[in-house]
Amino acid sequence: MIKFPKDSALVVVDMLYDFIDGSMACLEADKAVRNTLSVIDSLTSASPEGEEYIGSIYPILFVRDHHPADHCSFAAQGGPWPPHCVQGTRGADIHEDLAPYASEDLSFFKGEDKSLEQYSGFEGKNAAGQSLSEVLELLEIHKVIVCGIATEYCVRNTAEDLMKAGFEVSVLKDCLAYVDARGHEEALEAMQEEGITLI
Ligand code: VGL
Ligand code: ZN
Repeated sequence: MIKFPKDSALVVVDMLYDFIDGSMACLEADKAVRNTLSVIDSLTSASPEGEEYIGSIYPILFVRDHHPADHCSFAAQGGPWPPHCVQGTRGADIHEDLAPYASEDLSFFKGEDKSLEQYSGFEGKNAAGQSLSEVLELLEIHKVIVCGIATEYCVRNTAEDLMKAGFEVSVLKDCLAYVDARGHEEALEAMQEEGITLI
């Protein structure tokens, strides 16, 4: 079981159907979802003696790619990707096993501006317009544990931005899925060299 210090939060990046079984299905996505659930279960049961908690005692923040249908990252607009995570479609939904842990306050949307590629969840915004980084500060979080999809893109960019902002960042290496195995390995190495811990 992974033990988190008390000023920690878990950030789950883009565990959305299009990256799991949809238009951009990533390698090891099912495993990443299963392992993320086990980590969440271990957090949920890590409550102090005698006390009952509903849900995790650590905040769990969800990052969500959330594109308009004509987003610049799609091939039809000259971008590198097939259409994915289009607002209002199943592909943009959080995996059903994880969705019960996602609250509105702690769900951060990115990629909504059609002319902007936004791999990082750092500036993602919740329904109240607060950014992920703002909410982490409000919650007095200093240590962020990151998992999700895809290692080379949104996970890496989110982890790096958090580190640059002064958070202590760890990445759960068994809770990642990726576009390309080699790209995944290279991203892990690069993150480690930058001071991100792999656990
Ligand atoms: C992502 C490519 C395009 C990701 C999002 O979540 O890593 N990758 N949009
Ligand atoms: Zn995207």
